[in-house]
Amino acid sequence: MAVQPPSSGTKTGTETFLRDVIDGLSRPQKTLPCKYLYDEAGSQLFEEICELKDYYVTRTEAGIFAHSIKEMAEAIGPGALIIEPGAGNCEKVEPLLTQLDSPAGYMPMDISPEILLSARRRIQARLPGLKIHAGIGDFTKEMVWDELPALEAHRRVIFFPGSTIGNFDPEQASTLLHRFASRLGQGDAVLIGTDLDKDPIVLERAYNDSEQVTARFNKNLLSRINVELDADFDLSRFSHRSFYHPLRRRVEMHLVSLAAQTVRVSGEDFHFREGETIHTENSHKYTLSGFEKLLRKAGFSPLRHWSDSSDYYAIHFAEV
Ligand code: AVI
Repeated sequence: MAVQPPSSGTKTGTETFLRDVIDGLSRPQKTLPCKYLYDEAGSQLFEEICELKDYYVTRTEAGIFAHSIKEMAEAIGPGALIIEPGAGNCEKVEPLLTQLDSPAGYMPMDISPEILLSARRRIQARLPGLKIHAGIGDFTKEMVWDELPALEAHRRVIFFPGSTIGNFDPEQASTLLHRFASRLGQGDAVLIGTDLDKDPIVLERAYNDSEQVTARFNKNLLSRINVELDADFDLSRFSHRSFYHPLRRRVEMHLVSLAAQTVRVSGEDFHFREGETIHTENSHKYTLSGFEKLLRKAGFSPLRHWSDSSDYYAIHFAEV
């Protein structure tokens, strides 16, 4: 297994985190990058979100995979190498790997070597002949992709489920798709999940769940900053707010300051007005044609998609 330096949990990881937090809190609209929502506690809370009745995203995508996995494997064809950026515990890819005709291998990428190692053990026990080559690192950085040319395959397919692309702004999503295309060759492909635009009531319920798990997920970011960056956020003086922005077709997640207050982060003071927010996440919702346009712009030809009966979610298959 190839090991590359992880991009968080190290001295440089903490320095980058501090720089991003100071930079984000210094802007007129205070903001924090959503990738920092996922420390150990945040990842655990996100898993709880995925099980919630109000959060339809994970359940709907799983239903589409369960229904159409054979068709997806057929569309991919024999001898494919599956590459999964941000693979985490690699659970979503397993049914696909078991359906594929003689896969050339699987390359999961993640910043956590521990999660990848245990996922690798699990998958290898189920599919002993499968070649697994883990890339440890941040898939939004170039480095982790550098080993790809050495991996032989009839076809390479980037598997990017979970509507992760929705957490990138359209411009960043376009850059990421371009990067995917530039790392692939003619005939290679992506299989990518997107949450579709829908009734704002359904969307707002999903991101303001009745059990308040999303609120805890959002506020955990402040706890993380307190612990890792020597800050003094008082969590009782911030509340969670998520709302759908129809023009931008996205759900925005914010933390609202409940009073005028000053917060200290690593010796630096940040002032908040009552009602001022920290913008912590965007979750973009696409139309089918809107996402296909984005794919085309990045150099892919959309070949087909699979969706659920309510058209809540789509999994797109597109070729370079
Ligand atoms: C990971 N990502 C696709 C989730 C989403 O729906 O945007 C993150 C999330 N944020 C709040 N709830 C779920």
